Amino acid sequence: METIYSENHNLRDAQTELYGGQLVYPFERPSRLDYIHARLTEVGLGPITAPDTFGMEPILAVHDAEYVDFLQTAWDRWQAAGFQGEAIASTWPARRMVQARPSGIDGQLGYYALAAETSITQGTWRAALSSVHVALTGAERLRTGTRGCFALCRPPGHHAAKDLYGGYCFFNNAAIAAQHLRDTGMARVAILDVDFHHGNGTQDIFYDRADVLFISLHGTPEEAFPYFLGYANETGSGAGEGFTLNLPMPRGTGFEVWRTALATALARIADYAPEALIVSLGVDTFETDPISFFKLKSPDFITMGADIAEAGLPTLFVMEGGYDIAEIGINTVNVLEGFQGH
Ligand code: OKP
Ligand code: ZN
Repeated sequence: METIYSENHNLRDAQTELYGGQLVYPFERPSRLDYIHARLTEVGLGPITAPDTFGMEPILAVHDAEYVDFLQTAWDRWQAAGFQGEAIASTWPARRMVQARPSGIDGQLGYYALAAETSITQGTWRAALSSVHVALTGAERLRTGTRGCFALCRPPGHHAAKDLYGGYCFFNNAAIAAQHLRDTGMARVAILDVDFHHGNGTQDIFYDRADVLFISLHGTPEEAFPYFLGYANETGSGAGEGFTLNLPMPRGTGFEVWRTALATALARIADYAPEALIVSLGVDTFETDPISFFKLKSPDFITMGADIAEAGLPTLFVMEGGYDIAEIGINTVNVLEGFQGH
């Protein structure tokens, strides 16, 4: 299986994440991809190719133009305002407040952020843009008959909505890839999100549409980030009614139960009969992930990949989360090997 990868992800190296009342070095850090890259090479999964470049059009097909402009200029504007640390949102349009965009950078951070842990820094824009190109290059491969491809994206994307960043995400790589496949001729695309966290951004982008099916397996929002979306009763709206499926699971969920949810998801995908499948691949379901609470073990990821292969669809794996860095390479590549060997 071919992997699409760019060293430009290193341009995203924030030094601070607001966590437990402290500013810590972020869980979502460059070395995550070093471990995945090393494991891909070790097992010889296949060629590792640099991404092609794309214009802004595929991004603007998903994201709001003013939001994109905000991301491009946020760091410079934050610095120009004289702030010393990395750019972090601190005030939100909460209940009963006005949902209007302020003019200054501090106000706009709160307007566009869905959470405070994600700092915007020098290099964030370029890395996020490169991550999109990695996903789009992978999507292009599916158009030309490839069975499986791995878009080794970083930063991740599934929390980003059309005008929201946070949860380490800026552009929704998987959603942009799906939209690109739609815009280049595919009638139906399914997105299966197996990251531990609910893919709130992806859900939001396609919530009222029937042409992109969104399914997410995740830690129940009652207890897990992003907290405010991902309940089972969210099933889509308007023309999209029935084309969102959420399968939240409780603390301590192991692979036996998780795999049953995967079977439910795959049955729905088979019924939908898409032309391609995009997997938002997070391995933070692993038993020792530092910020999650499922109990999957390393061999379970091989089974996961094999189960996904059973769908028999052209499949693009798009990297999302996974924070037990020492094991992230093995767990991620296990999914791909499970898929490939099946
Ligand atoms: C990004 B992805 C937990 C705080 C969680 C943000 C998590 C973002 C996860 N106490 N903060 O879906 O892996
Ligand atoms: Zn996650």
